[in-house]
Amino acid sequence: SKPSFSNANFPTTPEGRTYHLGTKGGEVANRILSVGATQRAELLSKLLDPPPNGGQLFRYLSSRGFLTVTGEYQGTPISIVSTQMGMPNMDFVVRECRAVVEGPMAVVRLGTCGALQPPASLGQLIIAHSSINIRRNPDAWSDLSTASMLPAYMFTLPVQADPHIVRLLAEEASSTMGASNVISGLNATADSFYSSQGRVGGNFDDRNEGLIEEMCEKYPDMVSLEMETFHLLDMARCSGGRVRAAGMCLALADRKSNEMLEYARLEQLEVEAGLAALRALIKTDLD
Ligand code: DUR
Repeated sequence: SKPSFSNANFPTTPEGRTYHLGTKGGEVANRILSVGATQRAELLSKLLDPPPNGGQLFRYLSSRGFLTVTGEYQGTPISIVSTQMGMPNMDFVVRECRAVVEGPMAVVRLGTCGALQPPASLGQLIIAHSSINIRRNPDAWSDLSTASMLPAYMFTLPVQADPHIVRLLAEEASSTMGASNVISGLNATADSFYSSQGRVGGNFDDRNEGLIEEMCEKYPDMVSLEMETFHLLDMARCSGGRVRAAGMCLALADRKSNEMLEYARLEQLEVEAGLAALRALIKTDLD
């Protein structure tokens, strides 16, 4: 039967389970690896230490499809949380994990992205030293006469990732994947996989034909396009120092050639990048 929730401001069950992730105090570690796909969470959970006495890792799959797996990596507690896609889902993960964890937190996102421009290329791991948000501006489509003046897409100022975690990720990823397969740069988090990432098609009036070019011109350092990192870094910025965060992603789409990475190659890269994330997380100083 469905549990009942109280307090519409921040709904929890009587035992303290959150509304979307469904976890409660004691079930989530201070160090969190946020991954997009549930399958990736399952895959990377195999890298955690085998639980003592033949036991099982803690697992909770919420009714909304968020999977939390908690265990240890080399003796340090870690949770792997499947975050699904987009900023609202990242919002659930950061806020609901923050609500059930005591003390300082470190969150690393390992996702996938499009490679925007050189030096980014297919199959690389791209670490975001900072991120901007690109969103479609619906007012530009308004019938009001002033709307034609408005830009169809809006770019925010950058937000920085935690420099300590970024450095650890770069070191660890260079060792698991080879330094030539790891770059860092400015990320862009979009509010759509399609319109605000410059994908064109005939079904909607997206006015985004020049968007990729505009991004490259305005931000020569912009390398990756995805849908979550900016919000993670923005939440960390607003956490009063209680959440430190960084994001990185595997480039599986090339936005110049429109080539895509073969799926078979992705799994190996996910393991190498996941290992780097776990190693960086346990080395992250939380005090
Ligand atoms: N993603 C993108 N754009 C790409 C490749 C991957 O947004 O070109 C990421 C972010 C999102 C999911 O979670 O993958 C969308 O397929």
